[in-house]
Amino acid sequence: MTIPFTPWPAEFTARYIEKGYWIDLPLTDIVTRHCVDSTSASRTALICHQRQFSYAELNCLSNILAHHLHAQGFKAGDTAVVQLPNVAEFYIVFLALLKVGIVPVNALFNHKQLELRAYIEQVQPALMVVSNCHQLFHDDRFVSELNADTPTIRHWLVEGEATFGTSITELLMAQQEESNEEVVEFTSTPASEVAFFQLSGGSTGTPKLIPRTHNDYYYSVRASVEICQLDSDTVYLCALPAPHNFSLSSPGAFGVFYAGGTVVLATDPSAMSCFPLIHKHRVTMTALVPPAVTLWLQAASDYKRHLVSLNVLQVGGARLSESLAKQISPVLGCQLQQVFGMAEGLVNYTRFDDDSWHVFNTQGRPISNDDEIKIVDEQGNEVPDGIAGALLTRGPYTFRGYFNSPDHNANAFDADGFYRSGDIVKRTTTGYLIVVGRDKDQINRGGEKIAAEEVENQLLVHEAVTNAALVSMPDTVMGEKSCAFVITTNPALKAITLRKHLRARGVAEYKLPDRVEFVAQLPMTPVGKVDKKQLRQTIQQTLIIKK
Ligand code: OOB
Repeated sequence: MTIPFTPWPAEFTARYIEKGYWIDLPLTDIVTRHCVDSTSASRTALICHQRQFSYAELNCLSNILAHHLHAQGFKAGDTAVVQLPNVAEFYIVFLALLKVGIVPVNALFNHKQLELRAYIEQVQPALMVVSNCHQLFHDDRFVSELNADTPTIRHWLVEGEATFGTSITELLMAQQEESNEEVVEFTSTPASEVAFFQLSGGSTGTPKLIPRTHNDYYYSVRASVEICQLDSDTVYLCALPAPHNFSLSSPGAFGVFYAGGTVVLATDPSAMSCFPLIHKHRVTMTALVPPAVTLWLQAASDYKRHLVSLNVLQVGGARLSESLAKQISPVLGCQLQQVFGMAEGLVNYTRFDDDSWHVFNTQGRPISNDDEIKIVDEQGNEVPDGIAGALLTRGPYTFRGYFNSPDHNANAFDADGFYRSGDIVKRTTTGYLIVVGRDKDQINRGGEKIAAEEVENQLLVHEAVTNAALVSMPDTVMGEKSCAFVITTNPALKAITLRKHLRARGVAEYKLPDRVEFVAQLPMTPVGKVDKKQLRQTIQQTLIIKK
């Protein structure tokens, strides 16, 4: 069994293979390639708090877990929903699943019932992998609910102490002692097929899943390693959520593993968590979203000596202002690389030999010569360089369709298979992209993406809410925060009541409206849609007056 997905047309497949982008190897090769000689196998792959793992150990532990899953009857084409924090087990589990051919959705650790249920509904997993550090999995209440609602689930793996399911920690310890290495040949999914699902930032009511094949993902990793010049001396701090495309593959942990370097895990991107780790492990490179950069710049004056090993700071996920960009090198003592990417595929980098204008003012250029970019006006006609338009792209690592979403896909792609990213960009004459805005119904809250419709739907569930519209409002640190315009039948309804309501519905904390404006009516466009442009102007005016 393989997972259905929209394939690249045959002529593209042939070209990507011929050009050496798709090399027909599974993603697990990223780690197993180092296990053929003992020198590289013994190098440190991963540091997680007090624990260190060599490439050999990472491979061995994932084998143990793969054996366990194989013995439980799991096979290629099964699916899993995984939710782990930034811990070593995230990669051990991921590799194990890839080895057996189990196709995971890696949920973010700050996701709650609403998001997890949406993923579970879409992939009908046989396996759940969760952490008892997550509030939903302190006990087995939510587990029982999910088991009752989802007959496909037949096994739970738990990171930490398990009050239900099988403890990953105990399993790995017990098996390592016994070391009964009976040799089972695992079969991953074919390299041309789906390896795992990436999460879409989304703009619709239910979050969409992005099928990523071994071939396309592995190419983006190798090409990123080359551009970012990683090698076995690279020590990369993973401070953003581990499943995110940025920290996983741009070049992220997978890139570092491919190069034979070391990944150091941080629990969060705060200066307090990260600076001591940078100092202790002599970290050379890391990736941040812009709000974390602001906090690092504020904290750095007292701790600059902690950062001497840091060579490269990648910033992406949301627009970095020129003024912030300019402070990075003088204050943090490292080089800036801007990264404009998306879980759907396309990733752009500024290059290390770019002049400072490009590094401060652009979001980079695509990874691949075969990344095709179209920038179009509202009629769909391509615009000249320097003129803003909607970004469309296709290429050797950009997907061709969301999972099981024919209706949505009909609009998300043009007739030639170009994906509409929903970003408004300009191209420089040098071929670099500048992100100037967005035409998707999404709020980018400091790199965390909020699909307006998803939150609006949950607001509408409240009995006293008759209409709701979520829009972005400017924020100095986060770039954007969210504001809900709400029409209610209850004049006494309070913002806090709505936030409580959303929490009770299992909406992730970062999606709760930062502000609620109760209104008598919502402005409409001529075609009868809520006029969000006008709402954004209204809240901007309100904020200016209040200042
Ligand atoms: C990354 O991936 P996603 O899937 O969380 O979000 C993609 C969207 C883009 O379409 C764009 O709207 C926004 O995030 N974005 C940026 C940006 N990088 C991403 N907007 C302005 N400036 C940037 N530098 O966010 C992502 C994936 C891989 C690498 C880096 C970021």
